[in-house]
Amino acid sequence: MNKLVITAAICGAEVTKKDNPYVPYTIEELAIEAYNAKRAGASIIHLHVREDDGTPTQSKDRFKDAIRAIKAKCGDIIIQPSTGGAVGMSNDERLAPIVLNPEMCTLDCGTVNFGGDAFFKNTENDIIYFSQKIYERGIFPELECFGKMHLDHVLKLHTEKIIKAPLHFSFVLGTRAGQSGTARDFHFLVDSLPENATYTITGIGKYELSLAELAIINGGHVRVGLEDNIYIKKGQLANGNAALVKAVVDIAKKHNRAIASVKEARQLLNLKEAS
Ligand code: KMH
Ligand code: ZN
Repeated sequence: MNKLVITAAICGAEVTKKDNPYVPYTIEELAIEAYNAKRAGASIIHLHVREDDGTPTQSKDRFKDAIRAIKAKCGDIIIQPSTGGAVGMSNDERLAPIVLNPEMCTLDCGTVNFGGDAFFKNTENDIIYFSQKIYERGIFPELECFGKMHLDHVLKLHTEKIIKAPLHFSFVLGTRAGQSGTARDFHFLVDSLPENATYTITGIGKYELSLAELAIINGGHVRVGLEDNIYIKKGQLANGNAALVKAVVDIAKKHNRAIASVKEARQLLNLKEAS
């Protein structure tokens, strides 16, 4: 089977140090968490940035500082800035880090409720706008879908040549109001993928490691990290992102699935290195 690409989502925009003290805020903390995740087996860092007090920001200067610090500590690693940002940010604010020309970034492919009055807005026109801005810079988008209807929409946009091949998805399952992270829902989604598409599975909360195992068995890739889940097991906080990456590596070992290096991850996802 193909090697396993592990993405570490080290910080996110919503989780705080009150939830888990290992959530990184400062540039130095981000670089340390990225380094530990890479040593544990991650080849991609899904990156959000914060002000030192934890406030989420999409400031390009903050991203620039974080990317520089992560590269200085980790050497070659794939850095995937978020264009999702935090709930309530404007589209142009969310897109700010793409001016840094990363090799990869996220492209969120549908609106989803986050619970209460919170919702993450990605209308069709938003998706078209984001995709134009991302493709015109030659950046490779990871297509974030929170359920099957988002996948179906992406496939229509692909037929209409708005979303371009190669198609690489991140299926984010187990959010409060999105598709669940059960095995049945995993298969429903993955069985609907076109040939040649690649995917990584992001399981939220209690689904993180069970979905990771399903992806490992079925040839998919895996994203883990404190953005998505703060526990290493029920009731026990993870002591950093590396612990979650290590848990995935252990599951991969159990199933004889080898871990991709950074170079191999680039080959598997058809990425060109950032300039
Ligand atoms: N923080 C969420 C509102 C992404 O990174 O592209 C959006 C998010 C998705 O995390
Ligand atoms: Zn994110």
